[in-house]
Amino acid sequence: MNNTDTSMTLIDAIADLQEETALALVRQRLDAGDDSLLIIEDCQEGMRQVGERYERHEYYLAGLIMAGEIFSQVMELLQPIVETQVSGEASGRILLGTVEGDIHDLGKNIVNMLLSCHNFVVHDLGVDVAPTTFAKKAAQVQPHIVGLSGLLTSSYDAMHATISLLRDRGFQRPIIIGGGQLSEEVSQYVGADHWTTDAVTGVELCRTLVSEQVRKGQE
Ligand code: B12
Repeated sequence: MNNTDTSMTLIDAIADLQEETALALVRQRLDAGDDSLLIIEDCQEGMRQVGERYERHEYYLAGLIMAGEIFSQVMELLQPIVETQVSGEASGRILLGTVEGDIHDLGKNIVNMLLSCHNFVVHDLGVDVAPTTFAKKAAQVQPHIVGLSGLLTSSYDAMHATISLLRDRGFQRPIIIGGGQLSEEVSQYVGADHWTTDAVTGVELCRTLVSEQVRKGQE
């Protein structure tokens, strides 16, 4: 799509899969000094609306793929800016990954970027990560927090299996789950300590949880 219509909102441009317009609007907002985290929030809302249209059969798989590509390109524009805007003193080790059977990684990658900007060392296992892979890596790097990402309903069982295995193998530190469809019920079902549907809240939570561990001398 090569037409640009910068009178649209960024949310609508993403929901309508208007790639050129979405990128032009992001550039325009960055030039105007807009906060990159607010831009990410709008993109997330646009993606949510893409998902709704998919559910209503207005879009098919190709629409989801296209939305994913637009979002990746937006992130390429935003990444260098976010890296200069966010900073902080917190530091700690986070083990991150999208659970088995799930290949959604755009949200996880944002979390990784923001955590890295806050001086966390992030061990990102990627997507479709088996419970045993999480458990082995946790034993190796002794993370302060494990973060599991998952967007599919079917991911909840994989989250449950991953958390059970980590606990069976003696991992006692906090486990956070993240993903746009999560809820308190899901969090209880899978046995997570915390849950979130947005990266900024997730990063704040990680900072608090690591500070608590450092205060207790749990390096
Ligand atoms: C883009 C997209 C895709 C792309 C993903 C590309 C990619 N590289 O990730 C592709 C095309 C691959 C895809 C495939 C599929 N998808 Co899809 N997809 C989406 C869509 C439209 C957007 C997801 C997204 O990137 N959102 C933007 C990001 C930024 O948001 P986010 O992931 O929620 O992340 C934020 C927070 O949740 C948080 N966060 C995320 N993870 C973590 C982790 C931690 C530790 C923390 C702290 C925070 C955190 O931080 C992020 C930033 O704030 C959603 C719609 C939706 N409502 O989510 C459907 C959606 C998730 N997909 C869906 C479906 C059905 C599928 C497919 C099964 C379709 C098919 N028939 O094949 C496949 C499944 C493939 C698989 N095995 O995983 C459904 C799931 C329904 C369900 N209940 O299970 C959804 C909800 C669409 C819908 N409404 O029906 N999809």
